[in-house]
Amino acid sequence: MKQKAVVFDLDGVICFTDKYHYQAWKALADELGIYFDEEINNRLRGVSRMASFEIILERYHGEPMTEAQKEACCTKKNDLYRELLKNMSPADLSDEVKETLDGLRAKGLKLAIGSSSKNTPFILGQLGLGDYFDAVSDGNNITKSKPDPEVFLKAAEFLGMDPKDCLVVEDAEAGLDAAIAGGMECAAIGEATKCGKGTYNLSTFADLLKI
Ligand code: B16
Ligand code: MG
Repeated sequence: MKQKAVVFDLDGVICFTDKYHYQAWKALADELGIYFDEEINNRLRGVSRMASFEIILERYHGEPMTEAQKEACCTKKNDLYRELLKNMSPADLSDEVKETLDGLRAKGLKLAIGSSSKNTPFILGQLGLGDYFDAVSDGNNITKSKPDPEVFLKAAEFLGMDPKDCLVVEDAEAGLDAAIAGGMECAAIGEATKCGKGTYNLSTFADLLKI
């Protein structure tokens, strides 16, 4: 690999929180009488919490909500989501992911997280990765969400690296767009491989060791 560091998206790359996001948004949508399904949930990948709620509200036909009401809805969703995240444990970190991360580190690469999620520290803690990464850039230190490059540029800054020396790993098109906008090469995994924007397409996480 020509880069000196790898910046990983969290949800959909290191771990899978989709089902918990889905359950929490579904409970809120049901309460508000809004149609919500897995397909709409897929559109929320890599998108910030409020932007996700705006997508859900496309199907809302009630009285227009104030910003304060929207915030309250997002807080309610997040409270339930965090309850569900308590089910996560180090057993949710696959051997493949852990061994690949260790393998990359053994090659001398710095490893960072670049996630839109404000729950990143909690999720990393649940997975037993609380102190693992050299830098963590997440929803708590950004003002603009993916596809804006801010979260990845901050990760590079926290690592003390030039963005062009960092490879981004992403499962969402918005994340690939963010990496490209930041001048970084990117490896697509999962759903993101379909859009053709990745510098590399990974069939498996362990393929990172072959770049
Ligand atoms: P939170 P990532 C993203 O994480 C998720 O993919 C997306 O579905 C979620 O809405 C977003 O984080 C915000 O998460 O509500 O926990 O702050 O893929 O960028 O790691
Ligand atoms: Mg993701």
